[in-house]
Parts: sequence; C-alpha cells; structure tokens
Amino acid sequence: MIDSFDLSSARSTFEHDGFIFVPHLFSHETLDKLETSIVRIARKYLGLESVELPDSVRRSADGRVLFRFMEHARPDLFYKLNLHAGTSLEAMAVVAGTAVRSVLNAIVPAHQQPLFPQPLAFFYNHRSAPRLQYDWHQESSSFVDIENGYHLWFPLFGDIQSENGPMLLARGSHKERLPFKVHAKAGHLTQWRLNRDIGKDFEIVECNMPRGHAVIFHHNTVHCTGENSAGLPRVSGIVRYLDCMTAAAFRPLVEFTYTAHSHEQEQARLSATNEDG
Ligand SMILES: O=C(O)CCC(=O)C(=O)O
Repeated sequence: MIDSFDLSSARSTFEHDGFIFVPHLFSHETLDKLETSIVRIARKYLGLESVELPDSVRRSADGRVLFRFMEHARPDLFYKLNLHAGTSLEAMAVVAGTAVRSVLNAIVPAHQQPLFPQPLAFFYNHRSAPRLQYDWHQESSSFVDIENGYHLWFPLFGDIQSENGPMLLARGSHKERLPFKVHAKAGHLTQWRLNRDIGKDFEIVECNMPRGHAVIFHHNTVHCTGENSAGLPRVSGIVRYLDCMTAAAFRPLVEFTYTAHSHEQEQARLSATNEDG
C-alpha cells in the first residue's frame, strides 16, 4: 500500500527533520470503519445523556457535523469519547496495521523496541473550541520519563488543507528537550508552553494531506494546532508509540492526562466566557 514511500531513506529523513510524511498509509476502507465506530460511540454517549440531535445532525454521516454539534451541546463529552474511541477493534486495526508497523520498524532503532502503543485518540479543531487548540509544545513534556516516542497523526472524515487548521510542525526542533511551563485550566487541554519563538527559530511545516496519508513525528518535535478558518471542525487521529522499556518506572499503558470535567463545570465555564464577551 505504501509503494510510493522509500523505507530505506525513511530513517535519515526522520532523524534530520524530526518527522516523516507517509503517503497512503491507510486504506479508505480501514478509515471508514474507524470513523463509523467513533461516530457510533459518540451517538451512544449523547443518547445515554438524552441529548436530542437536530435533524441535520442525525441525518449526516459526517463525524465533523456531529462533533460541531457536540462541542456546542455537550463539550464535556469530548473527554469521555476520547477515553473510549481507541478501544474498538476498528481503532486497534489502525494502531497495529501492517503498513504502520513497517514504517515504525524502518525509523525506530532496534534498541528502542518493542514500542508500546497507547489507545488511539482523536482531536477536533474548530473555531468554537479554542480550549482544544494546542500552543507550541513537545510531547515529551507530558511523558517526562520516556526518552523516545513516535506520534502518528492522520486526517479523519476528510482531507486536511491550510484552511482546516492542520497541525503545524517545527522542522529540526527535535534535537533537544526544551524547558516548558504547564498551564492547566478546567475544560481545556493542558498546555506545556515553551518559552521560545518557534516561528523565528524553525521552519514551520503544515500537516496538509489527503485522508489516508499520515505523519509520524518524534516526541521532541515541537508542534501546535493551526488556525481553522473553515466551517467544519478539522478532525485527526493520533496514536502514541512509546519506548517504555527504558523509562525508570515501567508503565506500558500510560495513564491519560485528560481530566474528566462535569457537564455543570463546562456550562459554568462557557457562560463565564460568554459574559466576558
Ligand atoms: O492536532 C493538533 O492540532 C495537535 C495535536 C497534538 O498536539 C498532539 O496530539 O500532541
């Protein structure tokens, strides 16, 4: 499936840039199944909470329409959905697909294997949800005792272009771990902010790609969420493959850092935001 990809030069590209784009990593059939499973779980949670879907949302098979509604109606469910979206067989098929494993084998030195994939998570980036937009950070800041990790990121529910707010990567920023400050706020993603002018120091690369393609970036590669000017959320899947063997404490399944927030907390936060204008 990944014929147009040169496995033999993959490691040197990855070591040079801190990431590698992989064309045609997933078939549309594999992604269709994953997307259907995520939509079904999301609808299940909304149903369990007795949230009525407007007709336009109920009739649409596009997960982006559903997530735009969910962010408006029950933003807290994002966290819950993310805890479970990766537990389906469809998600596991993506995490451990043959093509993914051959790319990882090509770029990851043998002494860092076996790698330990964490359950697939997904993201949406929409204008109405700045709480889910990451500032520049290194993933290693949230896994401080794990030396190496390989993060797979790929479009879901459609191609990703500049106007959809792709993830942004800083080329060559993976050579060192940078000091960071943690900013945690209820209902928001935790930020691991860097005190560095990333746009000035590095070339910025947008992760624009058709559905089916993917990018794998190193733990230390600085990245953030780009600005989405389109009407629908940008959705992407993410899988973290961690070198847990070398960590001081062996925790092959790393706990989620997401905090569960109640619906009430989220409502209070949103009305406070509205009052602030
Ligand atoms: O998809 C994005 O915009 C950012 C993803 C990200 O920062 C991450 O998964 O670590």
